[in-house]
Amino acid sequence: MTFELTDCELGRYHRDGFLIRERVFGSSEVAEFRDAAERAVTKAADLCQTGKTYLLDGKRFVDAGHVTVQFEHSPDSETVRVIEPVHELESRLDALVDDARIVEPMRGLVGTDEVALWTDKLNLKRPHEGSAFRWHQDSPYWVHDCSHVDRLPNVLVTFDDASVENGCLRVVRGSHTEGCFPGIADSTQLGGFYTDPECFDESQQVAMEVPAGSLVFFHPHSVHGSLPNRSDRPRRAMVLTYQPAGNPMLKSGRQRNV
Ligand SMILES: O=C(O)CCC(=O)C(=O)O
Repeated sequence: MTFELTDCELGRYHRDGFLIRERVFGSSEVAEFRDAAERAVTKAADLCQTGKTYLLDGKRFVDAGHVTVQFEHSPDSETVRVIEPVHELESRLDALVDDARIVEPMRGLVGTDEVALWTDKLNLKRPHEGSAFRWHQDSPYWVHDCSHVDRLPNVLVTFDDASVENGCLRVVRGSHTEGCFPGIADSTQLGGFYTDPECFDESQQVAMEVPAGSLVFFHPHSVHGSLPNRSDRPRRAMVLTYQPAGNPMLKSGRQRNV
């Protein structure tokens, strides 16, 4: 059995900047991912006890070694929103890095036979609490640390059914073809990382409404974001980003070849 992308899928990825494969993982595997995600949240919260806390535009971040934990934005919230990297906190999530269902398509997107992990995140949107991700590209975050930023494709693995109501990922179709766009020039600390709305056509956004266990591959230059979770269902997902083998990871500087 091969999980390689077909020519048709590759063509769609290059045209749209994203590609969906639904129900790649079965329900028992998805249950394992959810359990692993919750254990990772507990471990990350423990790590934060000794980490370095800082605020960016009033949002709380904690660096514990090379692991960064973001909290929800309401004042004093103890709700974990993002953990980066997360694979090293839980063996079940680490195993996803090597899973052929992810790696074989990634070889085609990176364009090399051997690939490595660049970074990975656990993005958690709790019911009625999970906040939005404003429109952004990932490449401007990475361009100063990486000389091959065009070759850092992402894959989002959904741990819950994702819908408009619970704040599914949205990708702007065709926004990946012109490299890094300028950020928003306001007086905030994070504004420069959010894409200037004049640079892309918001009407081209596509909501990635997919069942749990699905994969959404998207380009490092694709403009993407998501709305808050207004539902009573969680929206948990892991985003893994790959690169050619032999290169160090973004945050730890270590190599994690597949
Ligand atoms: O999880 C989401 O809805 C957005 C994720 C995202 O934008 C990112 O991880 O860069």
